[in-house]
Amino acid sequence: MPEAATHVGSGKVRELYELDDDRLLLVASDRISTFDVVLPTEIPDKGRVLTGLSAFWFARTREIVPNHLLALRADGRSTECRRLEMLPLECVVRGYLTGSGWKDYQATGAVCGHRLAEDLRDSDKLPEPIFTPATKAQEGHDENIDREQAAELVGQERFDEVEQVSLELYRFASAYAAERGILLADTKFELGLDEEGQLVLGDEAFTPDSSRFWPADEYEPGRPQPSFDKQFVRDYCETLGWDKTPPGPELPDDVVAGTRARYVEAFERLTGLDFDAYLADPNVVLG
Ligand code: PZK
Repeated sequence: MPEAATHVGSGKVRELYELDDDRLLLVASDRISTFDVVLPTEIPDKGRVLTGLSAFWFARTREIVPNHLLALRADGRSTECRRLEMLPLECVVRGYLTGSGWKDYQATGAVCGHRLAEDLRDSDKLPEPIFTPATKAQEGHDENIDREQAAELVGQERFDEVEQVSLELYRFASAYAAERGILLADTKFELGLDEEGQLVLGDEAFTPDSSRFWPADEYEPGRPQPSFDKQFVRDYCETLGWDKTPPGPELPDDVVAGTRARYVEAFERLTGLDFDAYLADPNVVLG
């Protein structure tokens, strides 16, 4: 960073700094996690791919909801953003039945209070996307909650607004991605309020770390789907007999190269841009 900035938070693979009273700097590293463990080997440019994708979507969804993006830095991995008062809610939308949604459905026949047909399989497409909020866990996993619990956290009116905005964002991006051969199985947003109490999209949007990306040409419900970006890493880890507790294994060069290529491919398919053009000038994604 050129100027002094105070570190205010760490995610598994990102760092957050304070620039001044109104602005934060979100920096995406090249770290990768699998089975919830951050690995010791980085994927070159992963942070740039995620930052570029997020900015691409922010630029294209501002008519649905304003967002926190103020500027992309020349390094391609740092976003200057408006400081918001974040809602105490993970805003999840699911178009397909997988992950914790599939687990909850198998146990109860419902996901976050949405009762579903009785005969659904792993990874089935849902008849309509559903809003499935979760609490923000300080550590460990977020916990799925129903709409009544979510409405208690943010108020009924705000809940209704957040649900409508989240569904609209998901419908827009999933239709766009599907035309480009990528299924967005589900996605997670973090929304906040600006100084006027207006709803604003924060964090990252429609990146492979905040959404499940599936290759459309390999989609086959009834089984878990391969991940567009992380499948090489998962498959390699499964060959090791690693127990999925820290520390994670180092990745060999061919797994690193194959995984980097998949991230770059996702970027290029979704944005229609050359990744090299992004590296030369990140602002190309704002189009
Ligand atoms: C905010 N996080 C998550 C934690 C990270 C990211 N615009 C904003 N205003 C206020 N707070 C946040 C944001 C955003 N985005 C995001 N926590 C607070 C987080 C740790 C590291 F990179």
